[in-house]
Amino acid sequence: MSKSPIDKGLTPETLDNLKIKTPPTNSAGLGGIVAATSHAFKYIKPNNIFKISTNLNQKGGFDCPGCAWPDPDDERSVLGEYCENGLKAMAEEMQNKLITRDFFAKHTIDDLSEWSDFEIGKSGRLAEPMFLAEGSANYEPISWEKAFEKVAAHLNALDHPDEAVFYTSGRTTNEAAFLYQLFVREFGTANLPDCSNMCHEASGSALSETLGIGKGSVTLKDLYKADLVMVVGQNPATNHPRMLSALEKTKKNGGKIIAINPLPEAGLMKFTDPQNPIKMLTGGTKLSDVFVPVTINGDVAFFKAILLKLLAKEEEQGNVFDKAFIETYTNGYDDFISDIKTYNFEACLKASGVSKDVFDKAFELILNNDNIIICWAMGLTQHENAVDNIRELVNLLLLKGSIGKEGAGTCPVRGHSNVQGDRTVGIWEAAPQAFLDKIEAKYGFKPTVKHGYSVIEAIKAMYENKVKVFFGMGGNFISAVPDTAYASQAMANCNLTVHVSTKLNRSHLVTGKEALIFPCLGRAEKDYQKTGVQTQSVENSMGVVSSTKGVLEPCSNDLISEVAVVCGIANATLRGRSKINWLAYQDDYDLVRNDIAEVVDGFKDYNKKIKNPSGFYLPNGARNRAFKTKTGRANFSINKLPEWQLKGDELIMMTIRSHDQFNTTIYGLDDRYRGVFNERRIIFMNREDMKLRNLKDYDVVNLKSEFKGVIRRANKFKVVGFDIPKNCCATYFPETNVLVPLDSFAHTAKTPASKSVIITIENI
Ligand SMILES: Nc1nc2c(c(=O)[nH]1)N[C@H]1C(S)=C(S)[C@@H](COP(=O)(O)OP(=O)(O)OC[C@H]3O[C@@H](n4cnc5c(=O)[nH]c(N)nc54)[C@H](O)[C@@H]3O)O[C@H]1N2
Ligand SMILES: Nc1nc2c(c(=O)[nH]1)N[C@H]1C(S)=C(S)[C@@H](COP(=O)(O)OP(=O)(O)OC[C@H]3O[C@@H](n4cnc5c(=O)[nH]c(N)nc54)[C@H](O)[C@@H]3O)O[C@H]1N2
Ligand code: SF4
Ligand SMILES: [Mo]
Repeated sequence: MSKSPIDKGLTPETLDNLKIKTPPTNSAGLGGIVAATSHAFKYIKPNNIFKISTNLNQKGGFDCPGCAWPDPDDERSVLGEYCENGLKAMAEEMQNKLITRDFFAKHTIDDLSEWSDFEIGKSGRLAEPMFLAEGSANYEPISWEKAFEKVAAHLNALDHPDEAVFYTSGRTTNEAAFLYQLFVREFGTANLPDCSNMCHEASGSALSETLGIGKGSVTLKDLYKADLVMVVGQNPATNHPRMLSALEKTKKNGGKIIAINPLPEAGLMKFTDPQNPIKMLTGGTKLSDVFVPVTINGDVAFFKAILLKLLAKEEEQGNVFDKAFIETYTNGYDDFISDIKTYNFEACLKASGVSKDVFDKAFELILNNDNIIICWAMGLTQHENAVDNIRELVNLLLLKGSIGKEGAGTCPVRGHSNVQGDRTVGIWEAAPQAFLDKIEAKYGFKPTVKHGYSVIEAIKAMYENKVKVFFGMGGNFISAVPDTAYASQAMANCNLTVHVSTKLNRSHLVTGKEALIFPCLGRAEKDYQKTGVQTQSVENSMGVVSSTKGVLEPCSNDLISEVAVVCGIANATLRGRSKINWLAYQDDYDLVRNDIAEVVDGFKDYNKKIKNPSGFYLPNGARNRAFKTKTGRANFSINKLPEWQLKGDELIMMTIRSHDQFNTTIYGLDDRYRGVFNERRIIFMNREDMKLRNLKDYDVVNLKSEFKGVIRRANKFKVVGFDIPKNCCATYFPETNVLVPLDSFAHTAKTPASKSVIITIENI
């Protein structure tokens, strides 16, 4: 009997050979080099390794498909401008195995869904378009032309364009993303959910409201020059490894670092740059001056405690706040101060879980430094009060005048390599009217002004049969989204699900009645078109747009680019209805950039500027103290303390990344920096919490979450005692996404609250 969609969506329970070791206190160094090179040699064709390592992140080469950390503007290291995880990303993308039609003939969908995500990912690169007919157990080959016609037939049969959803993951280049949203808007909907909805959406909401731009304000050079960098809710050693080289420079220039995190992540403590042979011999650089082990979701409480003390000092000394800045540039100061005064310092400190001693050390640094940068990632954005987290840290920067000057400002560290660029060029279910007006002026059709579905809304609409076609430009929707069981049923309710992908993943197994897999070129591969090998472009976390051009031969002749996929579908679907010559773009990507230059602010002379080997900076108001908010000033905000409370034996759980994964792609089964090997179904627990429950390392437990009366379960996880605050625990995503309630999300931004899932543990 065929498996239910829910069973296909779940990661199978495998408990093999867990090994727990003492976590290291230093990151990178020789261990990083060994791990990266052995990984590369295991999966990449040897003759490709040299080409990859000499072109990755080099000027004129291709952009790392890993995270969105920027490359230096000036000289790039000849020893390699990449990190262990960049090389692992390449090993994954350029692995030397292909998934051909024989693979799909041999393995049914039901069989494949028994495989772990690790096994699925390691089966190779997708090599040709595949189609799953209704009721069929196996995917079969299909030509590109027929595949486009199939999508067009489904889209054109809908009662309304809003019955289709077009998801984007953040690897899609500016050129492909711009065309994709243009097609979707001309087709007639704004249903453009993207991975940003689950990621930094809360940062975008908070920063737009307070500072007038949904992006960070700092550049790499600012980081080098800061007096104080606060790294909050972020694990850079794993997720943005080259950020550690930048932090090392901060330290070298005399700057201080505070890390705020429930976990003493290895990279936040000490770092040995693998690109620095001398440091390799002499040991690493101590990074954090103060480590603040905040309780999960204790950040607003911690920041409020800091704000209260700063205010007390200001009242005492009169020289703590930057009053000239506040007077000239901000709005809402008096209301903000009156509100802060209603809070009690002791209560805030208690709620933050931080000791007075550690608090005092962090406070001293904040008090005595004026050029402050705050960096953050998912530890702040994936809570119901995520927007408050970020607004509160902006309040702190505003009081200190730490924005729009050298060595100071906001630094939301973005995830996917082009997630920021995708949003800039129009992947947005709630795009601003000014952008839509420009589309109308340029192309002569009127894009819908109605906001489309974000990720959570899209899942609900699919579940409720309001959506019949799901189209995914990259990503692994089913494994990335919350509430796996509900989302699986949502996918199964669709008539057609389509995924443009480089690799096989679980979203190809949890399908609508019919399904298509469109295999596409990866970043490192040459994109041959009529006018030659095409250059594309991406925007990094600091708003620098630069070119990326593949250097390797495509791993299969049947792969096409994401641009070609969009042009093919647009051409097949819109036919005579379209005002746009879609196929022309595919021949020459300069034409796409010419259009972007006309429609998107900051891209004037795009084709010219993209030839600059270091790329070019997009305009950024906050960087220049030009705050484009509703009030025309930087806004203080009033934020409440979050109200969550644990009852009985409940724990608060964060779902985090191991060192051996890129989101839902599992590179390996180790988490070296946390001392965990050969297993992913584990739960990190405080040892006192374990004792209370009669648990010891390696015990197997079931996890249960209850939210608004709905019970969700994830079975069989091994316990690992860890240095994590009491009442807190951590598991890996995506194995525990089944526990994340769909209705628990950030106010305003709708980011799923996947870092504050309330669970109980069942001993078995
Ligand atoms: N190698 C690799 N690189 C990646 C990725 C990957 O999976 N692998 N993913 C990419 C993507 S899309 C993204 S968005 C980024 C993610 O980058 P990160 O945000 O660094 O990733 P997470 O593992 O989610 O880690 C969140 C960190 O926040 C801490 N944390 C959790 N809850 C709280 C809290 O309430 N308060 C505070 N202060 N800290 C908290 C956790 O202990 C952890 O250190 O990385 C990008 N880069
Ligand atoms: N519980 C929990 N859930 C989370 C998170 C969390 O911290 N906890 N983090 C959230 C975050 S921050 C994010 S960004 C999302 C990530 O959500 P997604 O972006 O949807 O997921 P990824 O795992 O990055 O997608 C991987 C797939 O992308 C495809 N791919 C890779 N490269 C390319 C390419 O160049 N082109 C195309 N077309 N396809 C490609 C491959 O087929 C691969 O299987 O997950 C979110 N989900
Ligand atoms: S820091 Fe990020 S972008 Fe840079 S090489 Fe590593 S994974 Fe790639
Ligand atoms: Mo992300």
